[in-house]
Amino acid sequence: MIDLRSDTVTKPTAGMREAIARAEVGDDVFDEDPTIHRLQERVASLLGKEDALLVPSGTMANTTAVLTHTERGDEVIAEEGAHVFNYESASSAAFGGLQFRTIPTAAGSFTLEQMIEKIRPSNLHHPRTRLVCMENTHNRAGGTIYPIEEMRRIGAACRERGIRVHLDGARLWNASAASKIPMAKYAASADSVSVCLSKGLGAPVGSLVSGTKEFIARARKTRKMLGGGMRQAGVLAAAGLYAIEHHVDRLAEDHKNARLLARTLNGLRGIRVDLATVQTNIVIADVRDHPLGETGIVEKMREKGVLFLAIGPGRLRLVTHLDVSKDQVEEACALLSKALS
Ligand code: TLP
Repeated sequence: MIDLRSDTVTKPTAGMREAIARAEVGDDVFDEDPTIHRLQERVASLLGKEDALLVPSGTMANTTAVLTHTERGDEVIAEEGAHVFNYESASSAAFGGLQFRTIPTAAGSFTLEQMIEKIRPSNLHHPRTRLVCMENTHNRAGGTIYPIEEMRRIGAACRERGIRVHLDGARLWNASAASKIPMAKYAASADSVSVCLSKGLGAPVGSLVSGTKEFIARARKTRKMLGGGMRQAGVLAAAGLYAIEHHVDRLAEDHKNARLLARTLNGLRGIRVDLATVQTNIVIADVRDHPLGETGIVEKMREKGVLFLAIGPGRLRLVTHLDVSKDQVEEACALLSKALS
């Protein structure tokens, strides 16, 4: 099977498993795991932040950050397709009593002007606009990179107004690899940043939240409340450190493979891919004009040994990653061309 459903499907490599086996561990609720300390320091330094905190998942990283920034009844501004708004089982509403105000965009990044329109005036009737969330890369928009200048303008405007900024950087590694802009430069526009080890980087588990020391101390308590306080999780941190060491430089290969898939799909009758949005490892295809429809295509390709997802009416998503080689992507392209044209 050539599995293009998500970059979350990767399995730990032999080298990573060795690193896991060798990991020195301690009880992390007592803050005594040396490997977790090393990972947290490494990620904080890559992001230019004072501190970082390991949590089990990207969802918990975002939820921890959002809850730590806000109080019940606050409002959070996010792009309409954002992961925090669509794919986290309404955790912010359920646990934090928060509501979202969303901004629809074509490519996943709203402008400063669009954001300003959504900030509530201070008035008895309104919720308080407390937090703005950006997502880089933007998953639902097709792995698009947030333009850094826009992030800077948004970050500065929020700072002036006392509004907090969270960056969902689950795939910030990909944004940085593709744009050659260091992660810390993107992170500088946000008070908190979450990054995932279990997507393009290929670790089995783990995400981190980063921010100031004071913020992370409070986030530690939020994490505990959510049940994310882990014990000898240094085995997971070792996988993360290994992934940062060995799997960041190769992300460019995934991006090349995604472009190959995108060009192939775009050449097929009834399928369109906006090639301008294929900036990293995600391809979104519009199949509204294809006779098989999105579920028909997914089923047919599954029979041929290629897996990917239907993510809405007329929309398919294909994601490249560590566990699909260039040869497999070429094979997938040949199978797609034969089965769908
Ligand atoms: N995204 C998953 C699914 O949940 C959709 C995927 O297959 O892409 N932020 C972003 C931008 C994400 O794409 C994801 C995962 C998360 C956060 C949450 O991470 P996990 O799955 O570790 O909770």
